[in-house]
Amino acid sequence: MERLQQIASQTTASAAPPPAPAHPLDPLSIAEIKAVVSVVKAKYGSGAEISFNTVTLKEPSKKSFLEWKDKNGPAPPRFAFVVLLEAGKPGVQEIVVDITNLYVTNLKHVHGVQPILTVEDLQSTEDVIRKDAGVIEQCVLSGIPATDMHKVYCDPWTIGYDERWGNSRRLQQAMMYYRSDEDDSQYSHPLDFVPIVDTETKEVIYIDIPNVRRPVSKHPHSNFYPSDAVKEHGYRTEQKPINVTQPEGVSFKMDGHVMEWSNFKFHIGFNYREGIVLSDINYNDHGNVRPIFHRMSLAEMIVPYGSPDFRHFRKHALDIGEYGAGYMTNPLALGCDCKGVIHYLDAHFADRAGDPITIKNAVCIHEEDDGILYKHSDFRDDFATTIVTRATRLVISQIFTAANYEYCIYWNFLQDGSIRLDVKLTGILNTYVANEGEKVGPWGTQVYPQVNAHNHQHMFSLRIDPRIDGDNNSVGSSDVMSSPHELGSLENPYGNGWLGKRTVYKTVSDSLTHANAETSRSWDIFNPNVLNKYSGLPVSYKIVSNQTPRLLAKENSIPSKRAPWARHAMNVVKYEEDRLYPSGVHVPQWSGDGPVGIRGWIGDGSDNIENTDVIVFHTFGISHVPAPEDFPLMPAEPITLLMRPRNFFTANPALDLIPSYAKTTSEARKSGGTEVKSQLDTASRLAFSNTSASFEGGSCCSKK
Ligand code: ABN
Ligand code: CU
Repeated sequence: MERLQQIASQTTASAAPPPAPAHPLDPLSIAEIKAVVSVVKAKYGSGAEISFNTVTLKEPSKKSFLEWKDKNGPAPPRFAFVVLLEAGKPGVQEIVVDITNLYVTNLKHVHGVQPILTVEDLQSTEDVIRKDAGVIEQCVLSGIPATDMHKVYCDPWTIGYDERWGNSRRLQQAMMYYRSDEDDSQYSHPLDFVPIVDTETKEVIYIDIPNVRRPVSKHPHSNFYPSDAVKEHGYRTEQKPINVTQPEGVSFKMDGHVMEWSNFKFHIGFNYREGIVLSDINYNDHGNVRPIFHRMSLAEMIVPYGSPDFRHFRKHALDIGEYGAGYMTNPLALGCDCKGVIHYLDAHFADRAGDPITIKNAVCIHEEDDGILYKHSDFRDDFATTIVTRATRLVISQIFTAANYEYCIYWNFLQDGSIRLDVKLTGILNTYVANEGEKVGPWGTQVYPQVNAHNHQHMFSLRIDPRIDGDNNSVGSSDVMSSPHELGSLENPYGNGWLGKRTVYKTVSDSLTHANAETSRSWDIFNPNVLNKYSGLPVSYKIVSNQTPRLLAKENSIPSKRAPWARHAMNVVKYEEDRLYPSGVHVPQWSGDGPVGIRGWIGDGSDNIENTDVIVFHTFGISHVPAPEDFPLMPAEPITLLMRPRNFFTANPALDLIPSYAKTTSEARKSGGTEVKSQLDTASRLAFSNTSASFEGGSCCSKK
């Protein structure tokens, strides 16, 4: 990739600088976006045909951030990162703007790349294909009259990588569909050809047509909005509302973007690309504020489809780098996306013209009951001696729509010091038309007459910049295994011996590991310099992640080359500023060649990663073989992983929570062992009487 670099002249815009943010990691405010855009416009002058692709915070370096945070240093300088397209010039211009002093500090023309597709870039494509004579001809061949082009729809995907054009033009592949009525779901009526559209010139440059033709289905649409979905059977009638009451409001405190909850304190950021970014995560351990993670986000994902036919290999969406989990984020609705007492954060971006756009309620912050945190009862008095403590979790969430699929992202903070990431996959399968009676296996499943849903994987890259009790951390895998000694040996006479074994990664190569269900493999991020007082073992956070399929696309296939991080469940590299995006900065139409993103950071694998500043990229996800139950709208499929403190505390850190119920043996004896009531919940009651949990004797564990 050829790069031309020039340090720009100090062109200042006339306006006053926008107000400084409360926190250096706060996303750009509307005023900051406006200021940055006017600095850039002033730099280019009124004659330039420029369009804004990205206007975002350039986060301060970890060093300058920590100097401010931990050492009372000055606030780090505030910069914006801008990606610009200029008509007639290939590639992109990367610009850094000093927001406080209102000038361009750096301007780089990057050739041979294409920038992220914004929602605005996608929205015009349908109009383009509807007017194109070649597309109209193909629609007619598919059985759609030319007069019905308003019933033709497309999901515009970036082309992935197609060697016929490489990255010379900014291209979309239009996945074609038909709706007989605008309220229909088009996914039961896919078409068989794929127009290629130039995003900038707004023209169809080619149409990929398969050898075997498949006309549009004549079956009725498979819909899911209530008017259609209930036609056959009506609504279920037994469902009663479940409402959440939080009579005293929330237990968290928010100061701008800084959250404090149940000993955790951290910053909640948001950007066009990763969506939610959690930074500076600390745990207050009885007055000792202990750093855990410097930064955590979903840095990339890939959804590679498994059909080797036609040009389906191009369906391998790197949704975060190609479209942006931030750009595609939904405005969330109270009582629907989140229930209870909610705090929302808005997200601000710039459109192509540079005008600010706002997604209201982009991030939902709330608490949920999380079941039992711990419990013990004593059998000696028929379980009258009991302690049971319910858990509350803090959830930071967003939902983004990647054309057909929805990804619901939940960062859960737990009272035992764990952080759990839940991803729920819902929305609609990407579909392709099948001929009547066609066998679509083994690469797909017919989920509805003439609807072929291809096998695919959803793989995510969780980026963790750890700081467990300090900056120098190590990583290793942890496997359980039988004693190496034979049954009957001196060391293992009864053969029952087993152990947990940690393998510490010394180099980047060591870290490139797969999951292993047979050894219940987990991964430890630990600080070798701080030992637990009781166990004598290094303080650590363990990644417990059991949905970790191997990437099924072959090595050196295009999807595999473009997602080098997805070949292993674990990739650890040395920390360096700007090591953020493992498939590179400008992902669309990257061929997958060259030392881009994590491939460059891995290098020859010889970097030392022991007891130093490291970044962890953990790959997790699912392999999805579709079934009719996933159609026409998929019930949410959960993926979950846990980051658990291990040897970090000297006891269960949540023993100081007020239990829902606790009675010692002597208390149980004095009260006759019959009184069982929650100290905290006066709303729970028996289903078929009016007795609430706060009434004596009215509970699951009372004696008969
Ligand atoms: N899943 C591919 C995709 C995402 C967003 C917009 C279009 C296509
Ligand atoms: Cu899927």
